[in-house]
Amino acid sequence: MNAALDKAARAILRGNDRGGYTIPTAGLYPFQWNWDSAFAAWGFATFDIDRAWRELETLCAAQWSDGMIPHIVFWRPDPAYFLGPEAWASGTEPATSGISQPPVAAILARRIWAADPAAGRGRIAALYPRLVAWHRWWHLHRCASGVAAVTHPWESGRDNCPDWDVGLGAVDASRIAPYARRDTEEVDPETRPPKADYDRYMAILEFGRDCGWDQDEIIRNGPFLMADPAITFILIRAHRDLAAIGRALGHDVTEIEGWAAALTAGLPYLWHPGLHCHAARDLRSGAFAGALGSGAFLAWLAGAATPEAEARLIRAWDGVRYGIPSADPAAPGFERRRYWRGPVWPVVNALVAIGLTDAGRHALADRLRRETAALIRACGFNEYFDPIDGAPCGGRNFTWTAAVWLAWAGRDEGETG
Ligand code: 2M8
Repeated sequence: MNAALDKAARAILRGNDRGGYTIPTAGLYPFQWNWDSAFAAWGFATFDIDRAWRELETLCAAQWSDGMIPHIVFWRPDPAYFLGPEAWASGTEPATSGISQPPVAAILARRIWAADPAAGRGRIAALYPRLVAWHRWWHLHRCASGVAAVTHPWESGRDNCPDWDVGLGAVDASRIAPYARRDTEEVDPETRPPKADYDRYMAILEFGRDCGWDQDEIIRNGPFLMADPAITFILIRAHRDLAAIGRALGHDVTEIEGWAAALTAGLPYLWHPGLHCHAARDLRSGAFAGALGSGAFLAWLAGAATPEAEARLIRAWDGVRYGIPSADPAAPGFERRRYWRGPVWPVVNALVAIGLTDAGRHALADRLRRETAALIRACGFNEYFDPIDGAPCGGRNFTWTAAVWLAWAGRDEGETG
């Protein structure tokens, strides 16, 4: 059974390969996305190590001069996606979006290097300065408050999760230019963010574009600035992994260790005593997101899960058949099939499992692997799934689901890549 699914997963990665970069899925997402590519590389590393490094190299080739690695790279035009290069007007070559995405690349690059240390040494050595520059960009432009912030819900990767409701409520979308969405032509509109959210995504984008993506202006006066527990946990972990890579290459990593330590020291700001876990916070008003989101589960990835948080997270997990839900199933805003407001995302599960394994929570890590594998076995390589009945949702033949199957979910216990 696993052999057939392994073959199918490899075929999805090959089929979504556009020559050096992999699209998330044909039709819905026809360009290179940042964290999707890092996962694609992890998947490729199980059967084509050269192609794995190539994926990361292509992504890093789109790095901006200030160090940012953008969230979408528009290598070739494709009218199928709204918002394309014209909307962002990055002024870069290649054209890109104007924001970033979860910095998982160093976490996965370290694992890819471990898969074949000899083949990877030269490749990781060449990528290392680019990754350091990107992590420095995060430190300088997103972490001034002591925790990691996002300037657009899309920068979090968890587009419409309940975490952002409090910040989006303050965004004025009354003056946006008319636009036509394409995503709702590709998949069931009931599983996508509603128009009111999209209007605000547009308003935030237009502010960034109109100030020429001036980071100081975006941080000072932009319409949306929220501290994100998921990015904070991912970045803590990614800094540590990048420092480990740097050390192995013989570099001084004091600066990187300092970034990780500063973020770790800032975590109390995100602790929500009423929710008993870490939660997003609006940096303009100080207001907390009122709900537990999947970002809280990434505490394990950063080695920051307290016993109190663990108990709370497991309670939310126990509320569904297939973990991890992207929002608390007991909260009133839970929507089991609407994108990041409830569904389970194998890609987040893979990150949580890395954290659980490192924390010595092997039984939980294995439970998560089995629940994820059951979804994929029953329904295929969809973008995400209903956590109650396992129904497949979103795009089909999805790159990151195929990749996490190959690198993690489809492997036996103790075999995690
Ligand atoms: C989704 O986001 C894009 C915008 O970036 C969209 O909805 O159009 C998110 O799930 C994001 O995390 C992911 O990287 C992207 C491509 O899979 O799709």
